Amino acid sequence: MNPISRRRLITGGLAATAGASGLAVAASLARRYGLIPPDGGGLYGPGEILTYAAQRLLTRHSMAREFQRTQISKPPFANEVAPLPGAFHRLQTGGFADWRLSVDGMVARPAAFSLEQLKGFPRRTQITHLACEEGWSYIAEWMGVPLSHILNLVGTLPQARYVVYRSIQSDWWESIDMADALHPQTLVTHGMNGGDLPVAFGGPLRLRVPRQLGYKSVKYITHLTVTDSLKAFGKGLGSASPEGGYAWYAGI
Ligand SMILES: Nc1nc2c(c(=O)[nH]1)N[C@H]1C(S)=C(S)[C@@H](COP(=O)(O)O)O[C@H]1N2
Ligand SMILES: [Mo]
Repeated sequence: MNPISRRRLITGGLAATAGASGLAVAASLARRYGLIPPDGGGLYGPGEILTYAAQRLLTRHSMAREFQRTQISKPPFANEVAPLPGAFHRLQTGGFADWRLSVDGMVARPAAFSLEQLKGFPRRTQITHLACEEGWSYIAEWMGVPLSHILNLVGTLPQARYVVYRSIQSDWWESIDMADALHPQTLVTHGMNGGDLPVAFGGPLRLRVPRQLGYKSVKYITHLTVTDSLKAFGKGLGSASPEGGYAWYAGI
């Protein structure tokens, strides 16, 4: 069977069973194809499973919309963040020369990259929309290194399924699956609207995941971990969001 008709069969099956005999049956079908999100248990689990499974089957390779320069929001809107820790201010005083992005877990060559190194890697810019779940949104031009480039450098092992990313704000950590991690629009971002990424917008380093809601674009990232399971991270739901009542998968 070619991949398209296989996809049609699976999504058709998912939708039909969701209508006919409830979400639980769709969930068992999704489980058979390995499409269970880490927060797929509990009361809202079946809904999360249906969303994630259907999106992965239909939009795995789709692109977030990109805009024209004239559509960039002036001024852009920065959500407020909690006070930054002392460690952040010390790094900022040193012009972020000692900022590191460490990469570990299921990789052949764990590494720690400085901003200077990251800025020397191939760059991509994109003008995309950042939407907060609470209704705010803006369009900006983001510049950074595709996460896929960094993952290729460190050599992810074949069993890798997720990338966990952490901020210097320890409450903020998220993860994405390999489809989003390797997606060309997922950028380790160090620039915005033609300059360095401002602190209010997550500078010096932010993961931009334009195919998902704003909360997946974590500011001040310091640490990436490649893993085949999210069970050992936090409460095992994949990220901080489901611990606070938001979906792990926030595709838009
Ligand atoms: N470290 C960190 N990352 C964060 C946040 C935060 O408070 N701290 N807020 C998140 C939320 S809820 C949203 S909607 C976006 C807001 O991005 P903006 O300030 O560029 O609008 O950043 C996300 N990343
Ligand atoms: Mo948000």
